Order: sequence, then C-alpha cells, then structure tokens
Amino acid sequence: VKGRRLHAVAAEAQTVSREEVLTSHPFNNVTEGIFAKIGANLHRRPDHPICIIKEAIYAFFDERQPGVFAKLEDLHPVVTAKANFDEVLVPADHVSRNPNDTYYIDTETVLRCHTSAHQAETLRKGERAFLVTGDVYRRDTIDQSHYPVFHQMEGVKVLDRSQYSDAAEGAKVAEQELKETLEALAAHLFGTGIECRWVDAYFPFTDPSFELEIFFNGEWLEVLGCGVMEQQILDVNGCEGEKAWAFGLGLERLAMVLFAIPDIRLFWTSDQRFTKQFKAGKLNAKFKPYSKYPPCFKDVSFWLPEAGFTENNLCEVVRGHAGDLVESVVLIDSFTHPKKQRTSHCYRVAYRSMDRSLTDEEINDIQENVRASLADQLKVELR
Ligand code: FA5
Ligand code: MG
Repeated sequence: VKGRRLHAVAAEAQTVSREEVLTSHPFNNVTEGIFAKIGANLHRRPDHPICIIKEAIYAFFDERQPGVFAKLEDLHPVVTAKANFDEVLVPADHVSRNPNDTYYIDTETVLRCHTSAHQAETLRKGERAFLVTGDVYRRDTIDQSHYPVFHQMEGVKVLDRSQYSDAAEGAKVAEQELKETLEALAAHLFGTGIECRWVDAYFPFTDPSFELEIFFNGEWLEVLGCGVMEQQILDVNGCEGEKAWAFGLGLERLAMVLFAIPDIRLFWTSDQRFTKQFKAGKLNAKFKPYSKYPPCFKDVSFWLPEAGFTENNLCEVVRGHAGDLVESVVLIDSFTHPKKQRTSHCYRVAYRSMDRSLTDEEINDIQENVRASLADQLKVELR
C-alpha cells in the first residue's frame, strides 16, 4: 500500500519512483545522477531560461496560426523502446539503440532519447499539428554544449489536403513550409543579427532531413533536426496518404544563443547569480558571467581493452565522480603500438566549477576515483 501511494504521488508530480527507474534489471544503466534529474521539469519553471524560450516559441506559433498547434509538455519521460525507436522506424541495428547511447530501464523500457518518441502516439490521439516539449536523456560526450539530460521541443504539422494535388507535390510543399517556418522562428527569436546555415542530415523518420546550425562563440552549433515525415509513420497512425513535416529543437542550444549562456551546465545551477538574471517574458537578457574560475586539466592515458571501448562510457565514469564539475573530456592522443598491436588513448579532462574555485585536493581525489573506476569497470590498462 505504501508503495502504491508513493507511486500515485510521484505520478502526480510528473516524476517517477526510484524503484521504477533504478531497477536491478541487468540491462539497467541509469545512474543516480540521472535519476536525480527526472521530474526537475526546467521547461515548466516560469523564470528558467528553458521555459522562457519555450514560451517564446509558443508565442511565435500562436501569432502565425492562432489555436492551430496543440501543446503537450507533461508526457512521461519513461517510454517503451517501441515508442522511442520502432514507431519512428529506427532500424534494429542503429547506434542510438545501443546501451552505450541510451539509458535503459530494462530491455523494453527507456528514458526517451528524443521527443520524437511521442510522434506516433500523438498522431493516433488525432492531433494534426502539435508541439511536444520535454526532458530527454542520452549517454553522450562531455563538452560545453552536450549534457546527458536536455530538453527538446518536437513540432509536427500534417498538411491540409488542399495544399497539394499529388504525393510528390505534397512532399515539396511540406519541405518548403518546414524551412520557411523554422527560418521565421529563428528570425523571431534572434532577429537578423545571427548567422544560420542548413546542413543535409539523416534521420530514420524523415526524408529529406536537415539540421540547422547557428554560428555561436566561434563555432557552428547544431540547434535542431527536421524533415518531411516518412510516409509509413503517417500511414499506420491514422493519416494514410497524408503529408507532414516534423522538427526537434534543442532548447538548451537555442537558449544558449539567445541569452549568451556559455556552458550548458549553467541550466542546472541553483546559484542565484545565475537564476536571478532571467525573468518570464524577458527575451533580451544577455547573461553576465559572474566570475570565471580557472579550469584544472588532468590527463589520463590507457591501453584499450580487447573487449572494446566506448567514449560515452568514459564520460559516464567521469560524470559519475565529478558531477557538474567536469567541463569537457577530449581525446588528445591515440596511437597503436606496431608490435603489440594495442591502441592507447590519452584523454584530457577539464574540471571547472561554474560557481566557485576548486581545490587541488578535491580534483586530485576525483581524478584518482576516475582512474580506479576506469580500470575496474571499463577494464582499461592505465599507463
Ligand atoms: C533528434 O533528436 C531528432 N529526433 C530530431 C528530429 C525530430 C528530426 C523530428 C527530424 C524530425 P538530434 O539527435 O540531432 O535529432 O537532436 C536534436 C537536437 O537536440 C540537436 O540539434 C541539439 O540541438 C540537441 N542535442 C542533441 N544532443 C544534445 C546533448 N547531449 N545536449 C544538449 N543538446 C543536445
Ligand atoms: Mg543531430
């Protein structure tokens, strides 16, 4: 009974119980750190930059087409592997299904790795134009624009039959309307003072597919993926023969550009020097760094194990010990010994707090723990 009650309360708060997520299933690879983030719902806190940008995007769609887009933002992040992958046509051997990339609760259940997990079910509910916003989870590399929990907004629009006369024309109209919509959205959010470019892409659920990049802090930053929806997804979910476009926005990335936020970890800080700088509805705030603490670099070199090695696993180990104190993990050297036929990697880990200066002692402790776990869990041979 106690378990049940807990569960009911958790569901109400749009979160999940510990037992539901950190199961003892051998396939489970969810960490404590990830579990702690579930239910944070940054996209629903009015003064948080993720919520502010969400509202600005809503305003854009409401101005252009009042009342057309349904808005869903409390769909549960625990989804079936079927919804996350199969229903959006992700092939059985696609990398994203690999437990190196996705957090699995058990073989059939995952933390969604994209809001596209809700495309099919929302079409089946009868929606024909919708925006789905939520937290998504990925085992990934570590740098200033990648974080294992982030927020996406999915947009789907099924065209009106009157917009085209045959399938080929429908696909063309969908592509044009999609690009025109997203270019107008970028102009709405950023004005004309930014540099954007379209890049051809591949997604199993769209064809053709594109990504939009924005020039930010000296680099091209990918902010969204999109395309013309695969016919099969429409055909089996109540829209037979219809045409549609879809996109998935990275809300952190857009907010970084809009508010000049230099590091993705800042979205998770409770430091008031950050949080106090943002207010609901205020789109022109530029983040003023409150202080730049020096980074501390630590290199780690090791021979790769014969059983294989994946960088995401290294990043999970570092994140597990360092939490938000790790800023980036970069491969700086790789070589294969000609006689031994073994490969050695050297990674440089940058530690830096967003909020305070770190002591040598605490960094050395973390680095020692990282090294021990690399040998223990990933079976590398430290050098
Ligand atoms: C997708 O997730 C597709 N589902 C998007 C899509 C939807 C395409 C509908 C077509 C139709 P991608 O893996 O590229 O695509 O991620 C989308 C965006 O999420 C990226 O452009 C980026 O802005 C953001 N993103 C991806 N990984 C991370 C990360 N680790 N941290 C922060 N943001 C990320
Ligand atoms: Mg991408």
